[in-house]
Amino acid sequence: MNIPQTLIQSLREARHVVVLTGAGISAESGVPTFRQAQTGLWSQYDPQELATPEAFRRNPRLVWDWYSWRRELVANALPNQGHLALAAIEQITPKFTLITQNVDSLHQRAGSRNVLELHGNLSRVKCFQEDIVIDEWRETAEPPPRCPRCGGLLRPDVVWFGEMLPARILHLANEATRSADIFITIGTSGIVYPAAALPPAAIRSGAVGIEVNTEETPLTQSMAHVLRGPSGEIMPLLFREAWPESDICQPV
Ligand code: BV8
Repeated sequence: MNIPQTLIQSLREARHVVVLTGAGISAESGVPTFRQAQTGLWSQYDPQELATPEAFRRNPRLVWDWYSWRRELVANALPNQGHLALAAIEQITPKFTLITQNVDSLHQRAGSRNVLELHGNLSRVKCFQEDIVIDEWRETAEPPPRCPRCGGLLRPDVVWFGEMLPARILHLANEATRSADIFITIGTSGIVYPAAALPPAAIRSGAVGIEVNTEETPLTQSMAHVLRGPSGEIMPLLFREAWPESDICQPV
C-alpha cells in the first residue's frame, strides 16, 4: 500500500493523536466483529438483540452464556500487529488518546496505557440491581451468578444498547476529540452512537481524519485519508514509514 507523504508528515508533526477503534482491529486476533455472522452456537442470534437489558431480563442465562463464550474467546486471543502499533505510537507522540468501543482488553494487553473504554469491559462483572462492580462471587448451578451483597443477578460490565455510556469516559473522549490534530478511526462500522459522532466532531474541530478499514463506512466521505485494508497490516506499515528509526515491541 502507498501511504501519502502528507499523511506521514502530519503524523510525525502531530501534538495530539487520537484514535477510535472498533471490533475490526481485533478481527485479526480471531475475535469476530459485530457484523460478521456469529459462529456456531450463536449464529442464530443478532448481537444487537443480545446486547440489551431487555434481553438480559428476558433470558439472563442466555445473555450470561453469550458473554462467557466471548470472555473465553478473548482470553485465548492475542493482541495483533494493529494493537501493538498503536501501543508503539503512544510511546512516541507527545500526546496520544486511544478511545475504544471494544470490550476485549486487547489494547491494554498490547501495552496501550491511555485507553478510554466507551463500552466497558468483558472482564468486569457488576450487579444488575446495584450497578456496582463485583470482584468475587460464587458460581451457581444455574448461571448467572448472584450478587454476594444483595442477591441480585450479576451481568457483564459492558454498555448495552439503550444504556448510557460512562459519563466521565465519554467526557474525556469528547475533550480529546476536540483537541486532536489527527483523528484515526480503525475497524469500526461507524453506525453506533455516540461513538460514531466522534470522528466528524474531530474533523469539524480541525483534525486530519484518517480511516483504516477493509470496507467503506458512513465515515469514509469525511476523511482526508482512507487506508483501505486490514489494520494488522496497515498500522505497522504506517508506524514504520513515520518512525523508521523505531521498533514495535512484541506482546509481553
Ligand atoms: C445510548 C458493548 C443514550 C456490548 C456495544 C433507539 C433506542 C435506544 C438507543 C438508540 C436507538 N437508536 C439509536 C440509538 C443509539 C444506539 C445506536 O447507536 N444504535 C445504532 C444501532 C443505530 N446507541 C446506544 O444505545 C448507546 N447508548 O445511545 O445511550 C440513549 C439511551 C436510551 C435511549 C436513547 C439513547 C450504547 C451503544 C453501545 C452498545 N454496546 N458494545 C458488547 O460488546 O456486547 S456496541 C458494539 O457495536 C461495539 O462496541 C461497537 O460500538 C458497535 C459496532 O461495532 P464495531 O466495533 O463498529 O464493529 P462492527 O462489527 O460493526 O464493524 C467492524 C468494522 O471493522 C467494519 O467496518 C469492518 O469493515 C471492519 N473490519 C473488519 N475486519 C477489519 C476491519 N477493519 C480493519 N481491519 C480489519 N482486519
